[in-house]
Amino acid sequence: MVLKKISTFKKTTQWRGIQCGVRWGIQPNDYTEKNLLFLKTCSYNFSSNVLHLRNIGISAHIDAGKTTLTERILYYTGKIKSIHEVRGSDGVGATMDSMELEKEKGITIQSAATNCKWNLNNIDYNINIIDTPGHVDFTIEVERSLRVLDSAVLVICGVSGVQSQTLTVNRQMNRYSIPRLLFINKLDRDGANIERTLHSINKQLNLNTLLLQVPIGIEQKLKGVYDLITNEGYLFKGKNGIVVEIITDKKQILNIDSSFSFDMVELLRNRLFEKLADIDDDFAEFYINNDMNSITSNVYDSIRKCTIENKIIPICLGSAKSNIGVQLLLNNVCKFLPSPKEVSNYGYIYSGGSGSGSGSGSGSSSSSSSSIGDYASSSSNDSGSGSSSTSQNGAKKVQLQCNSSLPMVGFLFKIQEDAMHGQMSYLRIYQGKIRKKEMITNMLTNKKEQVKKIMKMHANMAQEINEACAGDIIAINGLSGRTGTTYTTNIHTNLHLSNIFIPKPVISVAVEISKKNDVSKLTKALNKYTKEDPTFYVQTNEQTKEIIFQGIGELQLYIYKERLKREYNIDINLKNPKINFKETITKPYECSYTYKKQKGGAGLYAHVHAIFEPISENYNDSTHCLFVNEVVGNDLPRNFILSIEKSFKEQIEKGYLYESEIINVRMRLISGKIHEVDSNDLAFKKATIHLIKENYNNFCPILLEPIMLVETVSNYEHQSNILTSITKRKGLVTNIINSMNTIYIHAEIPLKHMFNYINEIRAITQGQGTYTMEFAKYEQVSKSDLDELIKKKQETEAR
Ligand SMILES: Nc1nc2c(ncn2[C@@H]2O[C@H](COP(=O)(O)OP(=O)(O)OP(=O)(O)O)[C@@H](O)[C@H]2O)c(=O)[nH]1
Ligand SMILES: [Mg+2]
Repeated sequence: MVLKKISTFKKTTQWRGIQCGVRWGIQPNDYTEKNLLFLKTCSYNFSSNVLHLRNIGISAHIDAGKTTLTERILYYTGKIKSIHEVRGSDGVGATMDSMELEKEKGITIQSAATNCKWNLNNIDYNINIIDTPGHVDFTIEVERSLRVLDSAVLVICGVSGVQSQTLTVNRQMNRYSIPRLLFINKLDRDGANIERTLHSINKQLNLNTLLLQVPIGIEQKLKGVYDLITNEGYLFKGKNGIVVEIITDKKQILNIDSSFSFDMVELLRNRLFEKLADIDDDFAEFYINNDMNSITSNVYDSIRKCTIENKIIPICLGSAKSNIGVQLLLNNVCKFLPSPKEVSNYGYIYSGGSGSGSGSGSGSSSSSSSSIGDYASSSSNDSGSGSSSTSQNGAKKVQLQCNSSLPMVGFLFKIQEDAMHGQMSYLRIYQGKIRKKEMITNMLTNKKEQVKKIMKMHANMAQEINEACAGDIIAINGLSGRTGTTYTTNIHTNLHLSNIFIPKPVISVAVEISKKNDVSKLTKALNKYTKEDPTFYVQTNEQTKEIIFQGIGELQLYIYKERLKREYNIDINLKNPKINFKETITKPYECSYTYKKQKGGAGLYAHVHAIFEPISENYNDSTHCLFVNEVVGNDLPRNFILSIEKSFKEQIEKGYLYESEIINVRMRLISGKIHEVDSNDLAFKKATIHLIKENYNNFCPILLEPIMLVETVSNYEHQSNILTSITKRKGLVTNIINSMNTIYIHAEIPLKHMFNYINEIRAITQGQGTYTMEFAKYEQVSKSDLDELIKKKQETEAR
């Protein structure tokens, strides 16, 4: 029997844990503080080598165990002294769910950043971690985190397998080409099944996975994991699984788990190497010529290379709550996931005008794109990766270099306001360095802003540091830019990084304030929330003067109601949830309009001639509108063309079918006529308004409604009642999965039929069932439904 205890194991890996104490003097009591805590300024020991830095996101379906896993990571790395569970009986709650509401509800609402160190093979790795929420209503938190992270851990529940949000998160990771590890969690739970989970991963995620481990025991008998590469078993013993025991003795493993199959291990191990050899030619050569019983670094090098190139996704196993497998996951994060230097990041240089083409919003003009020399000359000193530039959408694409001695380029991806310390702007530094008190340029306003404080975040706690280097993720106090702003120093071109994908709101509710005196307090609070959350919009209805909240889902809007109560003591009611319908046109139409008012006094004259047409045949492809100037010659002065464009953009905010925003429309301005005296901006604006209004029916407009992708989860016995409820709500069932007596029903249901569905599901399933939903697409509202909607609207307005 070979039994190596922790002392032997330490030769190669130093397992950090409670004995390491708490870094930076953070005490458990700190968690009870509401505001951000600032710890004493000290020199932050950024990794001596950026190659040993990992920026990872932890993402998954709701409740898969992301926050629990992060809590274990913080514990084993010595960042926290004791473990607290999500909704644990001690009432403290997990570190990363620091908001009072998160602790109370047991769900993550905001993404939270932290950092820790892990020692592997005598190298200290710095790991920046962002724990993201699973609920789709907070999907912007996943989106913005993945936009700036180099890699991720996708957590999958070992009982439920791939779930609806697993698919969404996987899609989001694909969008940013994020190298990732999968962690199959909850293998300690009744019903956990590794084969079934792997099957659902292979069937639904379309990833080329590489299974690295098999479990030792399962469900309540889960004791550890067996590493297919090293051919060793790992048990997690001592307080909170801090002691890692390696076993190579087959008999001992069989004593622990009598159903453990070494034949299966042999088969899976061969499969692992063969899969790797199929992808990596260098490894194939090594595999053919070597005995795989003596493993060398070639295997790890190959897995690392293929993972970073997104050719394979390694799979690790365990149970965060039962403290199994987390230390091995940490090893694999360091071993296989990329450092910031190994990931390509790009900026776009716009030749004058705005950087809005990058999705960065309106930008200001700057010098020409030829001053790219900033990058080219400096980057030639950098041995990491060469700078390349290609032309794309009129902007020059330049590769950023993860090198601290170059001009600084950073991206603001998250804003959090704190009562005590003001606005904290989270920045990912792609190249260069930021120092405290330095002036950095906001590329949207072209103004310099001072870096008042730089902080490393640990959930709601902040450690002030004096400078931060390329590759790092930090929070800065003193910046005014909004989410998606690029900041630079010593860059003399109009450079922007591509923006975050922000989903459009699909639901709106009217807000009723209990106390009229709260209005100014409410304005302040809503300013803060809308600045922090780009998917939360607040508007005032011009006719009714009602305040309207718009967002991604009912839960998101409900959370803001709750936060107003807790953080500002403002009571509001949310009433009449409304759907964000859209309008689009289906036929091209050429038309003209002459606006004339020439009786007595100063006259008005404008003639506008244009073609209106759909941008795309599929309205789901194009949710914006375009104005194209096709006027030949100089008949129409530039300022009048701008008035027509401005008026068109105002008109598309409200269509003439149902007063909904118009999407997927292009206006091609063909010509116009002016009167020497009577033509002005107002006349051209009015002509454009009438042109659209009076011809709108000729464009054959249709009303579009959001269709949601709904997943219900319940016991098998409730299946038929749930199917009836879906039919009643005019839903279309797309898939039914039966897994160990649990039924997952996927359906597409119009959002207008989804209100209060949670109450119906609870009633049908005696409180045990649940559902999640996310926006799927827009679909045309039928003629009869449209007539009914218009009738109801007219009745409401008449009241
Ligand atoms: N049995 C078991 N329960 C777990 C495990 N990991 C997490 N849980 C439990 O699952 C529930 C959800 O855990 P969280 O860590 O909050 O999950 P999450 O993915 O962060 O949830 P959201 O952020 O709200 O999407 C909690 O009750 C945890 O105690 C595990 O490995 N085994
Ligand atoms: Mg969580």
